[in-house]
Amino acid sequence: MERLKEHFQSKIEPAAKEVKDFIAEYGDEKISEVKIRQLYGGMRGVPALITETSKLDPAEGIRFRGYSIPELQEKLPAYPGGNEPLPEGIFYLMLFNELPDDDTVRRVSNNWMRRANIPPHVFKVIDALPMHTHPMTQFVTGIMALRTESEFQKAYRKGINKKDYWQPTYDDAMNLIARLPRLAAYIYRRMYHNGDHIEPDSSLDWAGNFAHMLGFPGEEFRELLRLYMTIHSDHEGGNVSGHTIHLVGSALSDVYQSFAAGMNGLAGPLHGLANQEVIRWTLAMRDELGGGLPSKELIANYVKDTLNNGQVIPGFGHAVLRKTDPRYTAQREFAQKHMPHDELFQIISRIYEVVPPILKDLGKVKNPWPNVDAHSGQLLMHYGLTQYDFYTVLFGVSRSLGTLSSLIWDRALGMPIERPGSTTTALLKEQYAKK
Ligand code: CMX
Repeated sequence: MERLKEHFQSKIEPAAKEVKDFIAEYGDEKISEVKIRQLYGGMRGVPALITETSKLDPAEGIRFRGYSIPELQEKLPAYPGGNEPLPEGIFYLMLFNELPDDDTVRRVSNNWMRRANIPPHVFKVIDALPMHTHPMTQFVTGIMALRTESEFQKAYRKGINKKDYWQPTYDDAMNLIARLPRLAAYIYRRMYHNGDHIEPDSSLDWAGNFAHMLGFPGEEFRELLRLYMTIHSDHEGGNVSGHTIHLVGSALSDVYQSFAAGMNGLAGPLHGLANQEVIRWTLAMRDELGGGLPSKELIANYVKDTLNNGQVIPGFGHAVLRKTDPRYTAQREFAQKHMPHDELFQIISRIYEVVPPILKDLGKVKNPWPNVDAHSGQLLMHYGLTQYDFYTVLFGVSRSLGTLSSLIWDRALGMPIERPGSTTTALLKEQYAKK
């Protein structure tokens, strides 16, 4: 067994015992009461899941195994000569609940590099899709085509003992994470660079190599991608993609099936697709208002027109957060450091000033502040990654780190099939309207 896997194995028994003892002692405690409004309201605020990798605080934002983004920027290893955290590090932290050192992240990088080979049929499946197929659809198709490699599927057919489910799940998760950058880069180069593909560079880290395969050789873009892959990696368990991956995985669907399902959720415009919508909306606004940096008044009028047309302002609002997303702030700081005079950055900054008061005035929007998607596109545009239909694929590659760490833990702890109850309006009325 490889060293990383062995290390994970050593964590299972104590974690399982901790959970078992905790349930034995406190299993009958009530942690919340659910109101009827919450049943109709997308289950907001109903604590219904255990996800160990990260926790979202409405007022403070995301913490990964207890660490905030600024703390991680300080504590996680960076690439030699770089400043931004390496995604290998946040993956290690989420999976092992330990901060890694430089040697450890290098071991994760090397491990993924060894696993990164994609069988040729996957590329053929993607090539069979019409070129106008949305990149997220190509991405999900590629993930499903990779399922031929599922170790879990093979082991299950051979009659694997349920105690060992975590083992092929671990291998499937590590293999898929290792392969996603190649798959994503293949889709990008196929669609936007006439299929002129770039071979991996095994001397680079996971995100650096991803930048290289996309066709962006500069060190600054690699740093951006390291930051991007780190901050998009997880957002506790209840978001649509994270929850879907956990839910589908609970039926013992393998890593490929579960992750593909979650990626279809990420591809919705209220979730991850918002990152492409932000740039589409912003560029349309800029062009309609005559180009350049529009005045605050003109932006405000455009925002109100969008709202009057019954559309949302992409990149603003959140189901849990009630402040500016720290992932937005991390990206804003990157822009301030590397491209303070970029015109699109000026526009994004002005939108940040204009939109929140307008959303607040609507009276119904619970969080008028920007989320992660309000900034990511501007940074990518700056370095020439202008094909915004592709942006959600980048988000998806990153999301594998947290969600698949969780899925490995789900199998290691023997989490059961998920099956919440449902009821009907008639039954609720019968029970409560009488009171
Ligand atoms: N623009 C306009 N209206 C908005 C809004 C926005 N950015 N955010 C919320 N609202 C509206 C909702 O549509 C809802 O209106 P109705 O009552 O008429 O249906 C009302 O305000 C209340 O919604 P809420 O409780 O504040 O927000 P929800 O928890 O229901 O939804 C979210 C959260 C993110 C879907 C919503 O804020 C939104 O649509 N934002 C724009 C899309 C976006 O940026 N999504 C990305 C989120 C981050 C991610 O997952 O990547």
